[in-house]
Amino acid sequence: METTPKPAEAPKPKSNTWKLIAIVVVILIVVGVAAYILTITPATTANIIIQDDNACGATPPDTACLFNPASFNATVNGSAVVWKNNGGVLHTVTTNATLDGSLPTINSNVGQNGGTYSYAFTAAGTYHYYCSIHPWMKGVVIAK
Ligand SMILES: [Cu+2]
Repeated sequence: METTPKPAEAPKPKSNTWKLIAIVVVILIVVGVAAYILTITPATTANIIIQDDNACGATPPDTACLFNPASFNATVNGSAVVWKNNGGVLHTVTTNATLDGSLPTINSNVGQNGGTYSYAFTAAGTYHYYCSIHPWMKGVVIAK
């Protein structure tokens, strides 16, 4: 059987079009990522994380729902203490008036999924607080 020799392939014309497109795409990606990073708002530095399991059942008290750490030392007239709710349900930071006496009352909702609340302590004291929705969630800030 006779084989016909393949005609020699014509050399491809040198083209930089694809190289140019690739470079443009890379530049667009780099510029896009840089713009994204620059527009991200800086993450709030939280001192006390509020954790939950997206449920927080009251009976029996759901111990997965808590303030972490339960005890935090704050500086009087220093940086505000920041609570951050990393959980999936609403919580509150509410001072316990019975225990705190004349200390300022805090009663704030802290929205779920990253909501924050901050409070700058201006008087030394031991501030017991709890979540008014889930009263077994307790914490204390010792301001010195
Ligand atoms: Cu709660």
